[in-house]
Amino acid sequence: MLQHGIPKVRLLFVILTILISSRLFAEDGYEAWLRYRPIEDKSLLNEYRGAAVCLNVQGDTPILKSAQKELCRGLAGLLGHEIGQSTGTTTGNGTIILGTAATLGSISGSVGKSELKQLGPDGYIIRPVLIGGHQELVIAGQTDRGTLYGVYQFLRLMQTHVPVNKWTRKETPANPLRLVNHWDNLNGTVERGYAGDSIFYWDQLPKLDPRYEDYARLLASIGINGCVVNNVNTAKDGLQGWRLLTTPWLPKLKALAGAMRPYGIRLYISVSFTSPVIIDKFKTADPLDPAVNKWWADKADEIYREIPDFGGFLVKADSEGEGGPLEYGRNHADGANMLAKALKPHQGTVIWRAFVYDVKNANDRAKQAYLNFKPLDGLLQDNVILQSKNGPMDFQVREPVSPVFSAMGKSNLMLELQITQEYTGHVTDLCYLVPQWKEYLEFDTYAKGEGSTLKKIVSGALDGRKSAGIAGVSNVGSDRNWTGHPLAQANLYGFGRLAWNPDLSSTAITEEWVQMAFGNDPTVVRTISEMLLNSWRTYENYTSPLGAGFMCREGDHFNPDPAKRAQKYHHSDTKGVGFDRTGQTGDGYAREYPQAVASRFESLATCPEDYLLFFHHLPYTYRLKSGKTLIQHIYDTHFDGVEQVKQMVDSWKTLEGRIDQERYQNVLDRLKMQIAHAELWRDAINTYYFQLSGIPDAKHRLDPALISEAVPIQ
Ligand code: GCV
Repeated sequence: MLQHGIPKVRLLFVILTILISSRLFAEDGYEAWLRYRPIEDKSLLNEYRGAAVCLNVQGDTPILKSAQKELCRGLAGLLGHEIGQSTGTTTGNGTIILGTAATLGSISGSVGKSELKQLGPDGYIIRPVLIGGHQELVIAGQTDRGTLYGVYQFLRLMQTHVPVNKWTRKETPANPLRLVNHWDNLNGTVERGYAGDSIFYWDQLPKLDPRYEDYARLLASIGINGCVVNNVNTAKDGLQGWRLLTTPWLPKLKALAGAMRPYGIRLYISVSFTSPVIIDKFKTADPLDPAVNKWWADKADEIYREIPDFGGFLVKADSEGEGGPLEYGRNHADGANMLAKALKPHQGTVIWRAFVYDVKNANDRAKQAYLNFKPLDGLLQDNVILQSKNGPMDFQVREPVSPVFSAMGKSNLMLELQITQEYTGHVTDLCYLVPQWKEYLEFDTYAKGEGSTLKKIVSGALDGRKSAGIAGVSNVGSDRNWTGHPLAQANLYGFGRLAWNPDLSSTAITEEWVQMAFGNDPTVVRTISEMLLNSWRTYENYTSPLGAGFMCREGDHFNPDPAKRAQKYHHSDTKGVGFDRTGQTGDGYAREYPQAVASRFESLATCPEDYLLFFHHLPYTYRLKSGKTLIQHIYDTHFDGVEQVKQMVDSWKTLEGRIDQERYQNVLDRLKMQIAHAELWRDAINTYYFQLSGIPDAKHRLDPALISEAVPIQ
């Protein structure tokens, strides 16, 4: 048969069809939560089809075109047919009308211009309206960005099977700035990135890769409106970040900005404070030197000529080898304000990081940011934002909220979260961070008395600060599924959703993500949600419970090495463990907080046990509220943590056949590695404490064989 032409062609056709459809529906994680699989529930499908017959777009800006494209793509996938298009004012039942305050004319139904204008630049309305007797739907923002966000929300409603009569929405994001910070280097590597190389193919730019648009879609779908494309470590040899400010690199930046702009995302870059010295061989980068000021002003002009909506600079100064104003005898306000002056004529922003080291206080990293920045409150220009990590240390599995947030009432503040799992298991361990972030955001700082939650400070809601928001260190890389671990996509998703609305509950965000990424089977939604929601506590249990922090190895921050971290961080000795940071007997860090918070942390009676060892040095025999001794609690949590990982594996196995085999196997393989990793941690930490304290486990689980195996990790 095959020697005859027609069957050969037919065979080829069949093979091609199989290949194309398997690619189209490949569950390799590339589509992330924008999968738009057909709705299987027939009655829901009919309901949706009746409500989404035709699309009418008022206006033709690039962002509205993106909104239109996404809506068509989403509806084609979900409803299984191409949606019709109408123009002008011709509408009918089931018409979805997209527009903005400026473009919606007479066909806006009850959605009025003045109402749209009150939404702010990113807010939107989704509202069923009656126009000329027809039942229609308006999705509109004050600006086209708002409309785009409305479209993604509308698709989310369908993806999560919300009935048509519950579609009405009116939302304005809590945080004006919602940024991802890439720690991507120009040599293609990513600092603390575990999902492959940089997604920005620096050597090929300004040629654009189709992946950029898909990345912009993902970010826009969760409300991200700014992207810092390179690592804050800019001066380091080999990483070459400083080069981004040189003229030959500008076309590359311009191209990236152009790829993100149709999705409402502004481009920012990290810059080296000492750029005039590095790039143009200046003798100084002194922020009070007129020639240095001019250099920055000229540089800003050059960038804005090419990228008029450029967001601004992110700066890590006087920290870990990055130069800064302290080198020139100036302070951080002098440094930040000089850059602010250069960006001001273009409405650009300086985001100045609070992550600084100061040798004078080298014995406790936790104290340093406050000591450096508190005296500068009120001295920063209004286009400077001080960006602080959530805690005073460095993205540990648990830390208290940084006291910088309650200390800087006259400054614009931005919260930096870490989406990439530097200290929480990289892409091997499942550690879903939304519950952790939520705890930070809900923390009452008492900055202005009771009710001064962190979320109110960073959004500006507490006292009307202007440009504020949340940044997340990205976990995205060149891996096909973006984040390496398929379930780590939930961290990126949850970050965006919380940055948009910090009032959302962890459970709501989690279930929404599972529905979009894995479908609506209730067993799948329940199982994966539970796994995600319990995973942070599980990770904490087998690594570093009670707020001790920094038990990890220097360098990779992945494996355990408690002994090396004792002196500087957790202060474990033969008698006890923990860092005394109280004012009474310790180094006084706790007094950097407002009095109500300080006294809560300083008193053993009121200090939450999750933070106990962050604030107190206690004997191993100290009794916790459970009645257990500290040492027994340490042993128990480490054993429990391993069992909890094993339970996660069992839970995951119940999903075989209910979800696609590709992601099922990928996650299963990682979970098995996580068991080994958890066991490694359990044995290393328990052995360490047994050897140090000499106190045996009351349940006799410290197998001597494990002890000798665990020791070589150091
Ligand atoms: C970008 C920690 C990390 C570094 C990171 C630094 C920072 O020290 O280990 O990789 O550098 O924080 O946030 O600047």
